[in-house]
Amino acid sequence: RPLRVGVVGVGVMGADHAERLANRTANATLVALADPDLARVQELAASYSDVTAYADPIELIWDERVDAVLIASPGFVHTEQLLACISAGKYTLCEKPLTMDAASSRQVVEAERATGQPLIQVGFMRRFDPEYVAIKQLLDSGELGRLLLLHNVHRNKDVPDTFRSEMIVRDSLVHEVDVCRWLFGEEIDEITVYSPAPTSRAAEGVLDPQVAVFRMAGGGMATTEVFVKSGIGYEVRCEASAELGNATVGLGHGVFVRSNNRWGGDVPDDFRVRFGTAYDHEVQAWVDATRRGEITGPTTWDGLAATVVCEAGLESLRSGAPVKVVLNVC
Ligand code: ISE
Repeated sequence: RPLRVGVVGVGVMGADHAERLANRTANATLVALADPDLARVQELAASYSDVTAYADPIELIWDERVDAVLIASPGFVHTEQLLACISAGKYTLCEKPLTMDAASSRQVVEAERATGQPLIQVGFMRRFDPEYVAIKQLLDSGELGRLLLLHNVHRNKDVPDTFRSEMIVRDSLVHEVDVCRWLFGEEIDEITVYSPAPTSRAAEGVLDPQVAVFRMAGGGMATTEVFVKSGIGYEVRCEASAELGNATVGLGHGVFVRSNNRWGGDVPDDFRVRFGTAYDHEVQAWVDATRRGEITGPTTWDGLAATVVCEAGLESLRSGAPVKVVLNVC
């Protein structure tokens, strides 16, 4: 029978995933939604058939009708919800960040390990984007020789003024933390986060844009521009410089028009458009693996590693100095 999924959090991403599970994911069905905003969750549940609305996510997690849980709530409530999923023995797809700091991420990794079975996949969806999958395969094939440098660009069109400097690290840069670990196949050894003069559109006290520099364990480096009030649209690119050549992803989205000595195209409005296919593949892969009793996507270890790097990044953002990343194996 199809995997019966409950979604926790019905903000932008939760609502998007609910629709995906209800209408576009094979072998899965949406059975419950939870959010402290009861009016909103009831309204969304009523737009599907036979979906239970909960105000309390923990109740959804323990509902026997729910086989597996997709967590799309804000990061600061993830620890409690993930620990409940582990206690209830429910397979979980958790949106990033895994948790807010290294100590709580370790707690989750250890609780999951104590069950003797991986249960949680972390929502680093770039690993499921066809363009990122292609660059990963190209780099792994060895055709371009050893990977030396990655240059990432991560721009949002706009964010609410409540999106503070720390969130630029924890919620946005965290994706490139994972991309760099994944493409290099190594941990990040040191992080520096620079903050150039902010855009005049930045909210009072917010450092936007930011430039992060990672030193990889094998000696390679990565740079990332994160600019969340870029005003452009949603632009995410990755350029890899390797010994025998260079590869870039993230340029070819939409239709590029050339005419009258000019070229141009569309820039998508947000991540739901740019990474729509990646989210579809991510959720489908999670459902398929869960039905086999496996976790095949980014693990809690990947989530923990990213949290540790971001924590060091926040320290660097405050001091302006490079910060060593200490990822003790637990
Ligand atoms: C958001 O939470 C995401 O995960 C998006 O992918 C990212 O681009 C954005 O900056 C975050 O706010």
